[in-house]
Amino acid sequence: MNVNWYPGHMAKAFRILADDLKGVDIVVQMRDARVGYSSINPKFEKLFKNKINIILLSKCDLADPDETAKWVERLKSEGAAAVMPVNASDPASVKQVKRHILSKAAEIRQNVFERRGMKITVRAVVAGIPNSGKSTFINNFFGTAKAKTGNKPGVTKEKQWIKESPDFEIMDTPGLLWPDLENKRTMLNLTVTNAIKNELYDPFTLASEFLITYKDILAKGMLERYGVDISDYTLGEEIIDAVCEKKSMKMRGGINDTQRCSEQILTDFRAGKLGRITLEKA
Ligand SMILES: Nc1nc2c(ncn2[C@@H]2O[C@H](COP(=O)(O)OP(=O)(O)OP(=O)(O)O)[C@@H](O)[C@H]2O)c(=O)[nH]1
Ligand SMILES: [Mg+2]
Repeated sequence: MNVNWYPGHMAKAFRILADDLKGVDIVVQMRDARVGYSSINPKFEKLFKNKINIILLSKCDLADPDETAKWVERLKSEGAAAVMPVNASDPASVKQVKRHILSKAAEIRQNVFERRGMKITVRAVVAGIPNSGKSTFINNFFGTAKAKTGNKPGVTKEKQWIKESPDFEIMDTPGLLWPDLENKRTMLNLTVTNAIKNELYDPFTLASEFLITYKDILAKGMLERYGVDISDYTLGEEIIDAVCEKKSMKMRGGINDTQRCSEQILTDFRAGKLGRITLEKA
């Protein structure tokens, strides 16, 4: 798969982020709870080394809750200051995280005040891969739609600072991938979860690869949603044909409408209609 997943604005956004970090205390790393490994941006580790790192596992409403709990434990044991699952679309879920972030910010302010007698503005950055829910999180954090959101990668093109109070500011950033993204499985994971532009792929090829790679994890949802037992198939293309037959998804002349069916399966997965599914386990 030879596609351009690293658009020009990302390289620029990385440079801007690196520059802005000087005045930043807290980094909120937004990862996708369904793909805990693939949504780690390897460039972040060095970049955020000296910051207070809070890791949020977003879209937790779409992921298997037991698996998310394991991710939280694992990431905590690896040394993040805090790890929390979040449904960024749910104000109540964001409120819990907000409380935590603001209490960290208050701690930082207090420390600086005690050491230097200065009242500072604490700054936080929300960073992560495209479409992970950064802007949605920020909007629910403030209770207003200040940041533009959308169900496709690359909606936020430029950084945006938003002030909570004179004490605290938070910055929304464009979703960032990394230029040397070559692992085939990572590409698949990021495409089915919509972090990489889908226009770059043929839905039939993508859905076939997805179904066969994650056959075991998807079997229950596929049976419930489409009435097809996929456990004995060895080719994703055959699964799509079976769903077409079962659901009478046909084109003129009675030919299976595999394109429409593929798009439907991907849309259903993304909307949680195949169940709460974690693709990568901790
Ligand atoms: N189910 C679910 N949907 C979410 C969650 N967070 C965000 N979304 C949806 O995911 C899509 C992307 O959200 P954005 O907030 O625009 O994502 P972003 O990280 O800012 O994306 P870029 O600006 O492109 O990097 C939107 O359709 C949101 O409604 C979540 O926790 N659960
Ligand atoms: Mg955004």
